[in-house]
Amino acid sequence: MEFKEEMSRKVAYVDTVISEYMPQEESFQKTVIDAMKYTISAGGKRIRPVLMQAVYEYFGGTECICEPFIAAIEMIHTYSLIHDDLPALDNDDYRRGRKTAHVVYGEAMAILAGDALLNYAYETASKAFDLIPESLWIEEERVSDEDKFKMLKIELETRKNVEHAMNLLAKLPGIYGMIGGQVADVELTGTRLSDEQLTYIYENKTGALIEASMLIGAILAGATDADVKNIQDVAYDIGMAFQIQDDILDETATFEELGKPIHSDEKNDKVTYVTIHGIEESKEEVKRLSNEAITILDSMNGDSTFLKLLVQYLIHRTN
Ligand code: GRG
Repeated sequence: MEFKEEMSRKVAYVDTVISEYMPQEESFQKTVIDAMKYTISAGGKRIRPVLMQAVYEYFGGTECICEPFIAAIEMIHTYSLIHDDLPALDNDDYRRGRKTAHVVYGEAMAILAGDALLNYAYETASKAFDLIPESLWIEEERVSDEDKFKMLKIELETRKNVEHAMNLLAKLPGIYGMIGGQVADVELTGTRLSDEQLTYIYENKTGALIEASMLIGAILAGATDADVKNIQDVAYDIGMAFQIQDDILDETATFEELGKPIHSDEKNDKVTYVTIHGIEESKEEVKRLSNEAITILDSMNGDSTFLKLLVQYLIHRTN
């Protein structure tokens, strides 16, 4: 498999899904919708929706029921970036190679655009309920009881999976996930972090959304509990490796590569894995976590070629 081509194909697919689910600019709220679209359409690697789609596909998912969640996860991620860049938090002027939303639209509108993306993510994800195949033919005499039973089972299982996915989409970006990690990050900035504090921040601030993406893909495809647990372990490793790599790039990459300011951790007085362990040990840890993720994928039954190549890409990424 050619990773680059497959990744471009998947990014193009999730981009189409995201833009199809974005709202139209209209009426008096047009500016906030403009600001939402300005940031979400600025690019970005689309790691979370691609992971969701790739895991859904890995477990044999073929229906469009995943699409509202694909759009929703990128909306939530984009809201977190808009808010993270605000003057009250990191106060960054560039993101995804463009001026940040608060620079272009002003602080009030950027706060509202973040809030709006978060709300709209749930409005969007809930559209998955409309995509559940309904057993309308249940009254039809020409359909056998066996077929009716099969279809009813599919409908009920799909509904249960969508409910479970909604629950994860509500929980993991919140106080028991991304927000929780961000709160600890904000409160502990400038202090000497213990390993426990650093791990909590990384698991939640960055890891929770990656976990949500992969778990939702698995659950919507009807993966078994044992497989869901394996995917959760893979997601943990990817989330931790992703954040440590982000810290490394903050030290080693250029503004052009990242599309956002470098040395922003130092500017914000942040203690990171890199400031505690140094670049070389951090690179080793990224490799160790990635190898662990690949070992778990190898122990599973499906064809994980793309997922493993994606893990490799994440270690070697330069943006
Ligand atoms: C509610 C005021 C308020 C703030 C919320 C929750 C939050 C702010 C911020 C989330 C924390 C955050 C931005 C974590 C960093 C995770 C991370 C490495 C983001 C960059 O992700 P990439 O590299 O970005 O996937 P692209 O641009 O490629 O999508």
